[in-house]
Amino acid sequence: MSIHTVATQPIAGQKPGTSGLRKQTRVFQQPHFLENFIQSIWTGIGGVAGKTLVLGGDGRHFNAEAAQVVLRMAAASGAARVIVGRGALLSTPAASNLIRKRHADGGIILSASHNPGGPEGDFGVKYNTANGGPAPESVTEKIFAATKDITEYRIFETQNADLSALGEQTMGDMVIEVVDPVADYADLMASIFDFDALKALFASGFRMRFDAMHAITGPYAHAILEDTLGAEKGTVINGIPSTDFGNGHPDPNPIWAKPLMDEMMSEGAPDFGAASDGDGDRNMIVGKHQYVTPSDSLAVLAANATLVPAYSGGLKGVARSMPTSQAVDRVAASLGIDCFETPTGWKFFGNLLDAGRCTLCGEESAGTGSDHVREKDGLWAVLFWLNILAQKKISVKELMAQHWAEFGRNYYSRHDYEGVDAAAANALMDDLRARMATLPGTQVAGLTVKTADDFAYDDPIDGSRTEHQGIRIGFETGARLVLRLSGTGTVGATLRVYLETLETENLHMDAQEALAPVIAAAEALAGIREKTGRAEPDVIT
Ligand code: VG1
Ligand code: CO
Repeated sequence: MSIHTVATQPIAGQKPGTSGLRKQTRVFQQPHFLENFIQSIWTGIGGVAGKTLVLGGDGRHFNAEAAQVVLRMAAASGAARVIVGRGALLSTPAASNLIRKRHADGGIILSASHNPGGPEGDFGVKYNTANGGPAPESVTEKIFAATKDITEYRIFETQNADLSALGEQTMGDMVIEVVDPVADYADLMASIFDFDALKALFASGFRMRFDAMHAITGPYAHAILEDTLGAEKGTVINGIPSTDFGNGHPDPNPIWAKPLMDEMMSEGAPDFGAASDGDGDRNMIVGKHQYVTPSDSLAVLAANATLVPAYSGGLKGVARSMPTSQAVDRVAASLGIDCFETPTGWKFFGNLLDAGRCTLCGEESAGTGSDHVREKDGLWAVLFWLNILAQKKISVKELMAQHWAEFGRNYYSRHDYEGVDAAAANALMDDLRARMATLPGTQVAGLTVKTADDFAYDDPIDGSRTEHQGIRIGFETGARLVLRLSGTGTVGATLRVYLETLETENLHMDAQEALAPVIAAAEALAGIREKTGRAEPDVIT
């Protein structure tokens, strides 16, 4: 075994986005691409010598090979210990938990999350800090800077580590500790929720379907829902992870989890349905004949949090990403707690959670979480819902009707235009930004613009400022429109148009119908069809 120092040169385009560095798998497999980025992480965090890291991924194509590279590069740069999930697997929330529980200095998560996997799909690398959360921009900027002037990287020349059996081994002076990917996470869930109530719920005949979408949560869901809580066998579907996610798109929404949606809308539907994404941090919640938007889900969790043992003392506050609907704001107002509005991406919740300013956080993109870890957590959200249903003994449909009757309903939808020409998408945003100041007071498609701005966030804890996080347009009616460009796509640009309108009387409309005036206003304001050349969105959620 020897340390090799390999000469290299900067590779363009290694700037981390909303959630780590995400590229097409074949780009990651190019010579030096992964190695350059890993060495730049070591540089960006001030070196890895003597440190303890957590390592795992969502099991997609190239996960196993990339994990070996990370181990050999950690050993070559003097890391003391790497705690790895067996098979180099860990869901994102489980990795966050392990970093915190084991007081590691940080962790590397190999995942492109909800993006498809496989040789023709995407791959990704994310660095999380000692609090268990995604590295803040101050750190990712240092990593990016390092990618721009890298000249060499260090790597151990050795056999692959055996990651199939639990226990310790060494690579040079570094200890590799292989752990069960599920056990610590399952313990954490048992410490948060009322597992006895959940066992009683399933024992009473409550039926559920959990679609793991051939991704990482399969083993977690089998262990917790079926083996521990007693849900009938077959509750978890698509529960064996595969490297290309069954050739599917592991994004838990009504489009990509359509078979689950169809079952939940059918006559003999189970009581409750859920799905999660590639790396297990997203969730979709759907009751029998009732889909729940992620924004509404966050509001419902906040309104009913005291039914869960870990939150029985109440919430310190809540936080949502800016494009997430304002449903949770209404709950926070009635509870008399703070509601923070942050840029898109979980890294912006970390400071608030660390400072004890909020307990629950959420994003419209199917991410919900709490201060139990520093990532969004798919299975946690599912257990939270089950805990509420077990206590309230009502259906999801009844619960939503009650919630909307009490708080009003924020109809919500997101329209995505994917793989748009990047120059055209930027031009659309620039053009709207240039006209923003003139918009308040004008009429568009029957709505009067009240406010228009380019969202900037001043972090109340560390004082950092993050600009250009999306154009927000508020209307006199309380309706809202947000446009921003995705930071996780790997081909061209993805334009996201977020639409919201508040209704206190008509509570059971079709969302697209309720939002028709806002959709028309979006088109009139931004000229989406003309500028993107697209007649309609690629994905509507
Ligand atoms: C998307 C979502 C964002 C989420 C991010 C990572 O980002 O909109 O809410 O935090 O994905 O989720 P963007 O920049 O494409 O809009 V995951 O589960 O893919 O790590
Ligand atoms: Co994810």
